[in-house]
Amino acid sequence: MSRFKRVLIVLGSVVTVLVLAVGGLFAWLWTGADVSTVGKASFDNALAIPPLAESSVDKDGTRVFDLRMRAGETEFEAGRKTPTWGFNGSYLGPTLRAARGERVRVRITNGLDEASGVHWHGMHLPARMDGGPHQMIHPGGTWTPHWTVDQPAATLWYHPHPHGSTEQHVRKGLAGMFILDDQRSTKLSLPKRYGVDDLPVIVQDVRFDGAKLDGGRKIMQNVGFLGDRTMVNGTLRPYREVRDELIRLRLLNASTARTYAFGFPDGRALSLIATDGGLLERPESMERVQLSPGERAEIVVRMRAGERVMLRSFPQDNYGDSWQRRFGGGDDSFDVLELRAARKLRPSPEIPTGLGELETPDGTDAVRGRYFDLKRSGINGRSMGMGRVDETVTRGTTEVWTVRNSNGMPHNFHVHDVQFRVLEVNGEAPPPALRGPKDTVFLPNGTTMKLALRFTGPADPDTPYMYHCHLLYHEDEGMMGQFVVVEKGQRAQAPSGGGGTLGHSGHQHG
Ligand SMILES: [Cu+2]
Repeated sequence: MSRFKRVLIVLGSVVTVLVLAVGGLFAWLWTGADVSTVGKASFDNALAIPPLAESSVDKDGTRVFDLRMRAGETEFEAGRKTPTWGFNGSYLGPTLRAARGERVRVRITNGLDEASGVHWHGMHLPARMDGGPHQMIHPGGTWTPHWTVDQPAATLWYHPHPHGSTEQHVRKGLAGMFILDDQRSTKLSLPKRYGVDDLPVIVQDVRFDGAKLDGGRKIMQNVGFLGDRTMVNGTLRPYREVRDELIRLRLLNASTARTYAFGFPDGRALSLIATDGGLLERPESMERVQLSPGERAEIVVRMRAGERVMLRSFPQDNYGDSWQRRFGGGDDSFDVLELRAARKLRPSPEIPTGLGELETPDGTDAVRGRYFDLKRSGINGRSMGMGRVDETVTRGTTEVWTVRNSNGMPHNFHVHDVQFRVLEVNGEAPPPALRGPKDTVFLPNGTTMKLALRFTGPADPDTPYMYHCHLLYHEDEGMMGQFVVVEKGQRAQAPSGGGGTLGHSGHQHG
């Protein structure tokens, strides 16, 4: 054999070994990247139900709540104490509840050793009561926002919104539900006994590092932190005994980055009755409901006597290409909550075929459009600036916002203060799950949505509301912008304390 041939053979072998090694490494990463807890553990912990927050009624009729943010320890597993944060307790917070037309006031004390805040996700309220990054509460400080509830019955929630550290504050446990009622929802024959046939279901994914909650991102996880198991209301492997034929689940995705597709293993249909901002026009029957971080859905499930059925999160088609599905969590599946039906179930009345009319605008009276390009580096090419107002909208007007994600990874889009209507998804009418009032929508790569939003005020040219990606890692990185609501002809002012300059559209007249 010639020397040349021998060199070729050696080179060929080296290349082959390299290719095999790289291929093997990739195969190892690929096959190890999806997570499943399906069928892996028995669900033997009774589901915790967050208590309804106590409140008092002031002389002027205002309903007053007290929330204290504090650090503590939580035993997610018996005998293992995990450092956590919570409202009025060591993890999560009580469920606040108020009715349309009521004046509410919440006294919030920050018992942590760092500044935080409380944002009322989904609530229509004045900008200075919104609890965004401009309304911080310093350690030991108290903030007392107040407003009048003026929107339909809905499942909303509250959580901190400090710029740059929202992910960490929510992941440590600062979140809770805020349920709104109205005359229509009170009269409808829907399951409505809190903790009995109407269950709060706050879903979060977690990973433990010994006793501690781990927040690290793994290789190629560009959506943010993804846990390897889920909890409901802070309970690992939860089950709930139910005694009624129909069970209403108020699903809240309070995870920082993970999107779920909820359904049942036997393929039974669920009835979707409400989205983020309240009831649909009519119940919609479906097998799965997809929720990205911050979104809510109310579903009604029919139980059979004596059965056990698992609420599960399934792999998602609507998540992006196979790479994003595999490394971004879209291929993952979780057993979430086991419902155990009693041997004898109380009969439930049929749910109504009509639930009422939507109050969200249909866009026909829109006075202008705006365009939002979602990129991890910022929205419309700009990273969040506390002192810059990006958009100025006129009180009392309707607008159509076009939101586009071509960033190669999943994002979502949340707008403070308003409930909007989805007009179009990639040029088509929205699917049933997107026809109700929404404040947060999921946009996998390659999605364009048209939204109709009405801004009813009050005007406040000095204080901005936020719009942002609710994948909290992205939000913290700067995937957020600010808008103010002004009276016609008024100009936006630089937010006090922000120290920056007004953005381009901040100079436009309303
Ligand atoms: Cu994002």
